[in-house]
Amino acid sequence: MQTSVNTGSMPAKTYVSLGQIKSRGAKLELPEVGGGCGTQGVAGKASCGSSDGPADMPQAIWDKVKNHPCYSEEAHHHFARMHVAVAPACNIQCNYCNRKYDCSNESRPGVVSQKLTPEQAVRKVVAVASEIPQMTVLGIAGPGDALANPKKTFDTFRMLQAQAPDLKLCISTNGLALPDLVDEICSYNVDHVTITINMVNPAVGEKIYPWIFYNHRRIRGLEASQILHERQMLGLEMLTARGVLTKVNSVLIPGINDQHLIEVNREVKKRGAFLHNIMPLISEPEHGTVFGLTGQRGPSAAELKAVQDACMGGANLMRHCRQCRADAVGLLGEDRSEEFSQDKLDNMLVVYDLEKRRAYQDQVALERQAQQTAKQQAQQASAAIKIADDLKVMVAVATKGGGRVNEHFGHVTEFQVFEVSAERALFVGHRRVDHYCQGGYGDDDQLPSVVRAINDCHAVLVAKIGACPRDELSAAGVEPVDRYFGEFIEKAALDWFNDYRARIASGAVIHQSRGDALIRQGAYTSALAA
Ligand code: CLF
Ligand code: SF4
Repeated sequence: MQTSVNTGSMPAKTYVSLGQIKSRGAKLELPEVGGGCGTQGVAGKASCGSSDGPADMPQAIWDKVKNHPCYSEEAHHHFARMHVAVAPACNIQCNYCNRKYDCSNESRPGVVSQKLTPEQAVRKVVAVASEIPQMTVLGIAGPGDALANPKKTFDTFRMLQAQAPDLKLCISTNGLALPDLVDEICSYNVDHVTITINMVNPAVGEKIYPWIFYNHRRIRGLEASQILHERQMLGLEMLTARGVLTKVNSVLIPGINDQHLIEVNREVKKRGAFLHNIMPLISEPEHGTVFGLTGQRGPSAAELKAVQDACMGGANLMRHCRQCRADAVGLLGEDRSEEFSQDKLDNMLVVYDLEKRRAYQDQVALERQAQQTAKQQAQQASAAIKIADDLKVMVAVATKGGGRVNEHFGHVTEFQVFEVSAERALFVGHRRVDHYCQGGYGDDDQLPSVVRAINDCHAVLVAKIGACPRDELSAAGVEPVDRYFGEFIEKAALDWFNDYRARIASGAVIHQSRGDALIRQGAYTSALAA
């Protein structure tokens, strides 16, 4: 059996054979149609795997993902991850990366990481896990490539296994070195690996990767992308065969791989990818990247959503990625790394209390059960209402975690956005904004950009909101709603939606659809610039 790819205008190529994988000793049990983890086996189910729950997958898989904030959308409301920047070197060059900054595929560029030795990293992880019991995952995601620095990465894992045995270990890589290191990855019980795959056609790759460093030499052009592609596919297949849950990250680069990512989605599904995370290119001239300097733009929110929607039915999609820094600490979307700077760590008394961590997590499990019950009841009630059944609207939510509507409008740095229909409230993205409330007062100059960030939504659910933003939002057609303070998000969104449908039916409201034009006016780009 051979793995071949569509090379567009190039002659068909034959790539690495699975026989070669076998000759390295890996046991191959590839599923017939992707989904080695089994999550794609639910017939007729929409592809929104990252928000799946225990009923959608085998118990063994659920046990691996339930506390991982990236692999479970629901978990990201409750659990935190941290990254340690122990991997400075990289073995390829991406046109969206400038190594003076954090890795672009798992980081927000423009913020320099403090590089750590494995010993420093382990001390930091143990300190963070002692202070933040919801921190369940330790990832190595740069600032270069985790597997281009194997000794530092695996030394960190080895020490952590002894000192913080309950933490899940996670790796992000470009995949070039992956096939040679799968055995070692598995020896540390790593259940979660991310490969950044931006193409399955080397002709597309040539526009993204100027060179790779492989077998002691620098390789450029088409050959570089071809080798990278082969290694990525081989690595993905090997991980799938070992039962490692492998997520694929793709950077959406308009005009280069936007439509091509649909094919990437298909190909990685065939090879058993657990999730596909399509992320927008971040490309500003001041980052000094090739794309930034040549004017390559990133996608709008509408373009990103269009590609994600076109991939529905393929590999399950992750939509809650925050493109974290390589030294991020906290819930996705928050960064508590400053609380754990080296000088603070030096003065911290660290006691790793496993029982305390478990007790906290048991508490969260009860809360999640209550959330699931509330969500199911709200879905059943909503499905029974036969008014405007085909309506779908976007709703923004102000939350500071726990899966509840619990943040004041003025304190929001990130809105979560849900697509709400009679069937469900589906998380579809987030919008970053600057605080509207500064020092206790609303900053009126800031307000227009906050409103613009969510002007494709029909409502915004908040804990509390002042008179001025209430008026501005209403004028923009976004209904400010504070009556669901403290409630679970999905239930609150569906309850509001049903009330909205009732108002449409009674003639109290005339529904106006929000066109993509509103999003294009800057919701996403302004959010990224913030
Ligand atoms: Fe880190 Fe990546 Fe592991 Fe998560 S991040 S190594 S899988 S623990 Fe998560 Fe951050 Fe997105 Fe990455 S939100 S950038 S997908
Ligand atoms: Fe930069 Fe990461 Fe690409 Fe390496 S793999 S060049 S660190 S974005």
